[in-house]
Amino acid sequence: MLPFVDDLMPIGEFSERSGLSPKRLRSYSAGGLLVPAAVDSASGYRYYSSGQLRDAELIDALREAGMPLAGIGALIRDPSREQLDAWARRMEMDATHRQKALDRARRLLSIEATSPPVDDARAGKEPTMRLRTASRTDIGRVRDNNEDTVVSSDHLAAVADGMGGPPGGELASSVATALVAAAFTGSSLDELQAAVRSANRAIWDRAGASGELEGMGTTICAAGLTDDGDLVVVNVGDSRACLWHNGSLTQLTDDHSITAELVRRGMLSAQEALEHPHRGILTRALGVGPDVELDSFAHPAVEGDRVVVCTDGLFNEVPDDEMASLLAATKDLQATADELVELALSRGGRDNVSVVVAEIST
Ligand SMILES: [Mn+2]
Repeated sequence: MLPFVDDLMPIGEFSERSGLSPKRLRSYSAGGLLVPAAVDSASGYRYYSSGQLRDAELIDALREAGMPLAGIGALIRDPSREQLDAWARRMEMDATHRQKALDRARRLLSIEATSPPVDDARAGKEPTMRLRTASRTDIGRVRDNNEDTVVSSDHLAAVADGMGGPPGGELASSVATALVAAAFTGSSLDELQAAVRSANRAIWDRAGASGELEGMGTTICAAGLTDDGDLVVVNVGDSRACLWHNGSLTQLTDDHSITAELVRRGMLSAQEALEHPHRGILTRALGVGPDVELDSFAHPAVEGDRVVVCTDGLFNEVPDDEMASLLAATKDLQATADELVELALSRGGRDNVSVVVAEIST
């Protein structure tokens, strides 16, 4: 692709706009990672194009994540989720390895840590409740890619339903679940809200930095369990959290869609909403603006209660009463998640289908 002449900028200006020093840019150029778009044959001056700003930012992010330059080159030529996942596992292993080495050094020196390591932060407290979770996500029967992501741990159950087409939809959705999972440690509703807000900001910034990703966004529905024993929920968009308590299923969150709003105002029946031409239009999503309005609440967690967090690909195919019968009939969490998804697929699977089933337990 030939850059337009008025799109070119000298290294100093590119350095300023990308936030990378000329020295670092030269090293990327020497390594073949980010080669200037043009060179003045008379003066030898190097010029970069504005389209290279995203690459510069990407290279820098991967470098800060500790990836060697050779690995970055391979990833830029052929970006894949597998490579990023592999690197994430490697980072985790490295961190564990370093932590163990440091612990060994501490024992040899007989110098204890001033503050307990993060993993032991809860050790001093009374044993609290936790979530037992199972999840399943499926591309469905019609779509070409899965823009849903799920995340679950002993204190978080969340789904995100990306939009904007490839590659933005998948990226927005996976950034949202990954950032919320990383930022929410189970301390409070405030923490979960902050996690979702920062995910919104990250997606918004990312979408604006690249033409290819413009228009990407995602829903997020996250249910967390705090150390104080509260069930905390934050929702943006039309994914859903439902509570299974004493044998009945209640929808905890409001969908942020045009049709859901019309149903709430009594202008449309739930059945009509399923076939409405505007059923896919959201009134809120992450990544659409620099700030986002959240729905959030907390209430005391009850042992034995279950929370079902799912994307619209599930509840548009499987009515609430069938979901409730399945929950009543099935004790095993993974079997519940699998059967819910299978049911949605058997009804047509017209969208990606994702669910996390979480049980509050001690
Ligand atoms: Mn969907």
